[in-house]
Formats: sequence, C-alpha cells, structure tokens
Amino acid sequence: MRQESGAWLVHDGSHELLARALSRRPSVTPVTGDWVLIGDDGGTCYVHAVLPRTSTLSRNEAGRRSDEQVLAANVDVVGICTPADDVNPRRLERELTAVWSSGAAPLVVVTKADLVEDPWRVVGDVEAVCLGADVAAVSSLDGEGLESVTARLGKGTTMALIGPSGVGKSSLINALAGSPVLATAEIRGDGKGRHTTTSRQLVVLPDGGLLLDTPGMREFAPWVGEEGLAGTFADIDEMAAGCRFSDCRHESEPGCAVVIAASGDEVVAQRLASWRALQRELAWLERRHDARLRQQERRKWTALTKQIRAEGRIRP
Ligand SMILES: Nc1nc2c(ncn2[C@@H]2O[C@H](COP(=O)(O)OP(=O)(O)OP(=O)(O)O)[C@@H](O)[C@H]2O)c(=O)[nH]1
Ligand SMILES: [Mg+2]
Ligand SMILES: [Zn+2]
Repeated sequence: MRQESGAWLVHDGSHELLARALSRRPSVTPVTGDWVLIGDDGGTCYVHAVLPRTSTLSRNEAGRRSDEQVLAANVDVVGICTPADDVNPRRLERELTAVWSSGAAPLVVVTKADLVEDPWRVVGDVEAVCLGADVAAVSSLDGEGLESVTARLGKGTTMALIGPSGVGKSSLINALAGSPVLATAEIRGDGKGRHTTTSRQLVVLPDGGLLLDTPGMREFAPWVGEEGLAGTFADIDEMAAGCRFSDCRHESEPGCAVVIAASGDEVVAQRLASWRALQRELAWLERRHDARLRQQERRKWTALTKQIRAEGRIRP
C-alpha cells in the first residue's frame, strides 16, 4: 500500500499491517501496488518475496543517473492528470509514452474543469495530442465528471494518478472516496504546487476500486520499452507506412510521407516536431544508460584485476 522507512504498509484483504524487510532483502524491492508474500516470524511480519508484476509504470530516474525507476506495479489504468487552465501538450506526450510502455491503459484526466469556460474545448485539444487515449474532464470542487473516472474503476481495478504537483490528484481521490482521506494543499502565490503528497500510496474506495496517489513530478523522462514512441505517435507511425524507406527518420529522406504531410498541415508539423524532440531525448537517455553500463563493466574488471594482482597470480 505504501513504503515506510524500513518497512511496507501491506494489506491482507481485511487488515493493514506493517511488514519489515528481511535482513536478506527480497531480490526485487517492493513498490506500491506490488503483491508480496509475507510471513509472520515471532510476531513480526516480513516481506519474503515480490510476486511477478502484470504492469510496471516507470520513468528514467531524475538527476544524474539513468536508470529505470519503477513508480508503481500492477496498475490497470493510469490517470494522466492535466489542469484545464494550463494544459501542457509536450508533458502529456511524455507521460503517455511512459504509460503505453507500462502495460497499463491510459486515461487522460483534465482536472479543475470548473476553472475554464468550456471544458469540452480543452478535452478536444487534449484528444488531438493524446490519440487513442480516453479523455475525461472532472472538477473535484463541484463533483462534475467524476463518473467518467469511476466508470474505469471496477472492483479490484487499480488506477494510478500521475501529473505535476498541484493538479489535484489527491483532491480527485478524496472526491471519489467521498471523504478527505488524503492531504491536499492550496497552490502557492507563484502558481506552483508545493508537493503536498510525498509518497506513493494506495487508497481503497468503498466500492472496491483502488486509487494510487503519487507525488507530483517536476520532470518526467519516460522509460520506454520496446514499443518506443509508436503508441504515443500512432498518427506519425501510420503516415510512415507511406515513406519510401522503411527505416525513414522523417528528416530529409526522399519520398518521406510524414514530411510531405507536415508541409501543408500545422497540426502534423507540430506532432512531427514533438516526435523528433522525444526521439532525440530517448536516444540521449539510451546513450547515457549505455555509458553507465560500460563504466560499471570497467569497474568490475578493474576490481577483478586488482584482486588477481593482490593474490599474486599475475605480475603488474
Ligand atoms: N478549482 C479547483 N481547484 C482544485 C480542484 N482540485 C483540486 N484543486 C485545488 O488544487 C490544489 C492542489 O490540489 P492537490 O489535490 O493537493 O494536488 P496534487 O496533485 O495532489 O498535488 P501534489 O500532492 O503536490 O502532487 C488545492 O488547493 C485544491 O483545492 C478542482 O477541481 N477545482
Ligand atoms: Mg497530492
Ligand atoms: Zn519518413
């Protein structure tokens, strides 16, 4: 349900309890949403193992390291939250890419619908960027549109909410739960949220759906599986079928159907620009990842050589 310091809050179906890590940790570190095997040892509950995951929502770890950071496991639907009064299409594309790679289905949630004149216009704009994903508009303040989220939350279904700080993720969960189960906070004067939620946590709704709250993330570098950008940019992918070369990069290749389409259409041009930017970013992350692997490999060999020398098996 939630990670605590040195322990996990787990739920056995009827009770919540704290389970500690064994001195020999399970080979996979549990994250919120995991099914774990727990055992009682002299009154203390331990996590013995993490069961195989049906889906993993990941991002590239923030900061200098480039590694997969698993945010949540076994999530069925990921609600990508974006505020109606400040939609950021580029961020949506990145989040959507992560969700298409996760094994979960996306639902784009336009929050704070009460702040705009015409939420449906916003929904239309968002739909144009988030092809293939359902888009809902909600207001946790007046309860408008909540049923479009509940419709995706059957008994036993887990929905994780992601999005920047202050978009109203925790507020939405409170509205759906019908009581203030999570802390929420006013946005600061400069318009930025203040990272009210600090841990990923599962909330069980009265009718059996589960919501996974996450802390707002400032940056979101998607961790992309084999599918790559095809899910997010299905439109580009489809047009690419008409390119002369099957490995066309849609740059300056002759007979590129995407570039031709983009030259007469502002929307396609914008999508192509996004596709290129994200493609470049992913290539960069991959190179950084490879560099790290090479460095690890080098360290391993250096250590091994040192050890062999110390044992006097070879002369320096
Ligand atoms: N007008 C309006 N305000 C909302 C709505 N939902 C949330 N808010 C306000 O937005 C602010 C931030 O809400 P939170 O639910 O704490 O946002 P969060 O996404 O959980 O933020 P973090 O936990 O920091 O990631 C609060 O002041 C809420 O009252 C809404 O539907 N309409
Ligand atoms: Mg929150
Ligand atoms: Zn092309």
